[in-house]
Amino acid sequence: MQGMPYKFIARVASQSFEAAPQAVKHARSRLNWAARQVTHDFPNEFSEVYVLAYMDGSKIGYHTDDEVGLGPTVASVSLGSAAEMTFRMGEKHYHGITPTGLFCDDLPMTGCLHHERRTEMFDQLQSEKAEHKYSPGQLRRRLLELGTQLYPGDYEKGPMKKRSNPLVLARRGSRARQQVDGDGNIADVENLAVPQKCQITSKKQREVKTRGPEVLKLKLRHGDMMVMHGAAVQKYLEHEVTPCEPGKPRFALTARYIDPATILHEDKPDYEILPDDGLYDGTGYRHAAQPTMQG
Ligand SMILES: O=C(O)CCC(=O)C(=O)O
Repeated sequence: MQGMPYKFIARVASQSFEAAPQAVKHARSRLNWAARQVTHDFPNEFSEVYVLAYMDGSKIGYHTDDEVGLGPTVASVSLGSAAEMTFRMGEKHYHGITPTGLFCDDLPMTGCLHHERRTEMFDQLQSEKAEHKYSPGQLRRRLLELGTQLYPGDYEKGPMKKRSNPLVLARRGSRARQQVDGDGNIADVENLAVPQKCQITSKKQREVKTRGPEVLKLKLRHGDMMVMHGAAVQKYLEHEVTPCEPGKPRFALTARYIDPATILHEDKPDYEILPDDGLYDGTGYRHAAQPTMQG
């Protein structure tokens, strides 16, 4: 793991790019180049590269890279055996409701369930929000109401009880549950009143637990670079990667930008994140000029 410290699910040892193997620095440089070609809007070069090794039978299940502080572009280069990468609509975005019964307050994506009705409800909610300033508690109650309108009678709600989510304490590992204000302070947005008990009845459980449809499948072969761009990719879609040549190892080097303002003081690296000096230009590397003793 090179660059910014990685702490998602588990914290792993990180080291500076200076100390990284040349191959990792080259991969970062190529991925910066690929991201520039694809996005035409890539203000922050990648500040983190991690290497995943897929040994016999391993795969990475559905997940999103939607941590707070992550730049909108994530890129990877594949080495070794081929793999299939599949994207599907996240459950909440597909059904329009969260597991605790809240209406999903994001513009519904084409192809989701109840698209037309949800779009109307979403538009209605936006005008309500423009008219009154809902407090977080009021907004949560309104989202519950809309969730119940969308799936009437599906939820058995327990009493409202204030509780805090222990995951919030996991700092960067759960940055998606935190909100960073303009001064870089991290606010706990989960520490709101939520139904203590919220059960979906078994018939509806099957309905609202149905996974979202697959929307994209990519074959990743040795040397392929893949770029995901736009925060909406991580917000609406989940992805998984399954190697498809059993017995042959596969490695993926993934590069991301992490906004340093979102990293807690104690998690900050004790080394500098130096700029990419490989300057890959699509044909080869043009290493940045080294300072000389002359002049
Ligand atoms: O193995 C890959 O190509 C990508 C892995 C991945 O999805 C991730 O690191 O988030």
